[in-house]
Amino acid sequence: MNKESIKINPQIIFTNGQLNGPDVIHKKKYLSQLNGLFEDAAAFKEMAGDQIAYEVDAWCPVTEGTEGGLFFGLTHLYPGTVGDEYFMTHGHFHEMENRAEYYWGIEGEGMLVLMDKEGNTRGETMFPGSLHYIPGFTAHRVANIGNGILRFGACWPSDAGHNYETINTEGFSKRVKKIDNKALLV
Ligand code: PAN
Ligand code: ZN
Repeated sequence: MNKESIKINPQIIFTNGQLNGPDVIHKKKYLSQLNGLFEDAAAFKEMAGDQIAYEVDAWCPVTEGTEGGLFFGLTHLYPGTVGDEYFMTHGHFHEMENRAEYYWGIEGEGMLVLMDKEGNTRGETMFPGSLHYIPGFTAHRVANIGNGILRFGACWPSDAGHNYETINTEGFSKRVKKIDNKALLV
């Protein structure tokens, strides 16, 4: 085997749940970028918008939009609340609506919020090792319901795309809130 045919693959660091490698992209989502998504706008305004809500490490081995390929990501969602609502990812439907996805819990405690096209919302608890199948036509968002960081993995089709707009305008029909120190989907 010649040198050119040996590739350096990304590496999952099991001790801190990060993904490293020359082809891995790292994205930061600041709290300010989640403006309008939390119910308590007054509490949101009081918070430092330059704090990081979550980070995503992603490996996209094929061009975005390629049919038949797969993307891989690790999300690191920080703990906290805006009012009584837990920190959460933006959430989205896939642009190519029928595209499904896997999520799995790595560290911490979470709630995966799933909403179908009729606006029916349900939750699945995430914990280290929990595995979640997100069917097509289903919006998905994750809330960190623990006291520490929440890390989870994701694998989705490279032609899925992300539709954030519908969530910006219509949101999810239920929110994950801290009520009497318990996480409830209300
Ligand atoms: C995930 C998400 C990631 C961040 O990789 O993109 O957890 O969440 P938002 O995209 O909603 O900000 C995924 O679902 N990809 O399709
Ligand atoms: Zn997705």
